[in-house]
Amino acid sequence: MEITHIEHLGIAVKSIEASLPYYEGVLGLKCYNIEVVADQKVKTAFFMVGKTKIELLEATSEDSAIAKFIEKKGEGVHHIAFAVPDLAAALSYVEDKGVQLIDKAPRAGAEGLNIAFLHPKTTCGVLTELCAAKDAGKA
Ligand code: CMX
Repeated sequence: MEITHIEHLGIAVKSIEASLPYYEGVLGLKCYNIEVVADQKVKTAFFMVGKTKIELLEATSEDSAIAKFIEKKGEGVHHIAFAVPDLAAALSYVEDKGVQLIDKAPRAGAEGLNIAFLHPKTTCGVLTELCAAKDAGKA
């Protein structure tokens, strides 16, 4: 298993707009992309911190995973995303090691990446995302 870097940290917020004064005004980060991921029922906002991104996640629907998370735990760190060179191979590898896949196969995520989530019950309590560039792993 090869992880090249932490691609992003996902942070659940009630409102992206209400969070910007902290992330931009206090931390001095610049939001460079706001994107809705319709199938995940989230609006995302991205900030670059070195090679790693911060992804703010706002629910767009009451039945969104983010709405459920905030209702239960409040705002805060929601997941960690590791970049891998070959997502399909990484999924097959972790599944063989006993990790439960939420996404059985790579699917399209924000920022033009292919992504897949691993269940937190099998990843030491941390919701984990693996991601790779869409053309990664191809010859
Ligand atoms: N981190 C760690 N544990 C989490 C968690 C999180 N983000 N979200 C839920 N859990 C835990 C809960 O605390 C709960 O534990 P207990 O049984 O001990 O109470 C358990 O997982 C089940 O949680 P739940 O509230 O019943 O929620 P669900 O089972 O409905 O869903 C999860 C949990 C992780 C499977 C679901 O949120 C999921 O499939 N997530 C992947 C997709 C996603 O998060 N999309 C939003 C972001 C999209 C993007 O970044 O583009």
